[in-house]
Amino acid sequence: MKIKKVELHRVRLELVRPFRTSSAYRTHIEHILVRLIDSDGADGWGEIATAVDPFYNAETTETAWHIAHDFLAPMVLEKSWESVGEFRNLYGKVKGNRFARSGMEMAVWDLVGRKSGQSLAEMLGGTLTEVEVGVSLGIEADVSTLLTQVDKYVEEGYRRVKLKIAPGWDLKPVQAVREKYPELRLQVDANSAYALNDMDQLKKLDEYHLLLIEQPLADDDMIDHAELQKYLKTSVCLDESLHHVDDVRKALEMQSCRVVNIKVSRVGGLMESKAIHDYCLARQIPVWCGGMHEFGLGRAANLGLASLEGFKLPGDTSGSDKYWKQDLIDPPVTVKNGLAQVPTGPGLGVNLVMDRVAAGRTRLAVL
Ligand code: OSB
Ligand code: MG
Repeated sequence: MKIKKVELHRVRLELVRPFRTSSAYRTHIEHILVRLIDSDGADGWGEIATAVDPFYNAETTETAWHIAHDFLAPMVLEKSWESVGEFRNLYGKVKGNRFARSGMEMAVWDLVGRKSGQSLAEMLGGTLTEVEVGVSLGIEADVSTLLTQVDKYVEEGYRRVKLKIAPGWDLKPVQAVREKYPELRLQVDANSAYALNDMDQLKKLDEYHLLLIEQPLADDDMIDHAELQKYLKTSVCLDESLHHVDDVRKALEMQSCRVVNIKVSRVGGLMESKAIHDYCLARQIPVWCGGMHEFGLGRAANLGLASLEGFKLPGDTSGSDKYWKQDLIDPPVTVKNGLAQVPTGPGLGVNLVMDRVAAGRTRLAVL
C-alpha cells in the first residue's frame, strides 16, 4: 500500500467544564486530526491528543504539528508498506514525540480496518464487547463543588471515580468522597505533584482503600516510586513515567508500581499499547486505559483497545458529553449503566461530521 496524501486538521473544542490538575488548567482542547489517503482513494483518520501546553509531558499541539508536518508526513508519503508495523517503521527514526507518532499510526489502523472490513478491536484481538467506564474529575474550588460532580457521575452510573490531587488538595477531598460513598471504586492522580519527602502525607491515603494512586512522583523517577511503593499499602500506578513496553518491564522489575495506565498517545500508538497489555497480562498486572481528553475519534480508539482482556480496571473512557457539548463524531460515545460499547464498524468505527471539524478547525495542511 502507498499513502498519496496526508491532511492535518488542527481542531479546537471548548471543554464543557474547565479542568484543573496539579500541573495545568485547561478550558479548551486542540488536537490534530490526521487523514491518510492511499492510492485507491481509501482514507483513515487518527487523532494526536496533545495538550496545548507542555505541562503533562514535553509535547504540545504546536510541537506535534511540527513533527507531523515536517517529518512524519514526508516520511510516509509515496512509500510502500504492507502492514501497520511496516508503516510504523517508515518513521522509526523519529525519537520521542509519541503523541504525534500515535496519531499517525491511529490513522493507518483506521485505513487498514476500513479496507478489510475489520474493526480495531478485531484487529487487536479484543474480546470484550462493552467495557466498564470511570470518570476523571479535576481539582475544584472547594469540596462541596467536587461532591456535586461526583454525585452527577455516580448517578449516571460510572463505575469508578478518579480524583486529581495536589499538595493541599488530597486528604480533604478523598475523605469527603469516601465518607459519602463508602463502596465507590475510587482512585487518585497526582500528575507528579509530590516528592519522596511527602511520603508520610501520601501514607495517610492508605486508610481510604483506594484502587491506586497514579503518578505521585516525577515522571523520570522510577527509583523513588519503588521506594514509595514499599512504604504504601495503596498500589502505585504509573502514567507519565511509562513510554513503551521496556519502561513497563523495568518499572515492574523494580516494583515501582503494581498497576499500569496505558494511554495510546503517551506510548506512541495502539501497537505499543497492545504490546504493553500483552506483557502485563502474562504477568497478571492489571492495566487500564487512560485518556487525554480525546475527541470522539481517539475515544473510539481507546474503547477498541480496552476490549482486550487484560483491561481489568475501568478506564478514563468516559462518554463524549463528559467533555464536549457536541463531539466531532455522530453518534457520540455514550455510557449507560457505567458501560460503553466497543465500536464494531470497520476501522475505528465512528463517523466524523466534517462540518463540525471545519467549524472547529484552526489550521489545515494538505501534503
Ligand atoms: O493524567 O490522566 C491524566 C487529562 C489530561 C492529561 C492527563 C490526564 C488527564 C485525565 C483525564 O486524567 C483523562 C480523560 O478523561 O481523558
Ligand atoms: Mg494520569
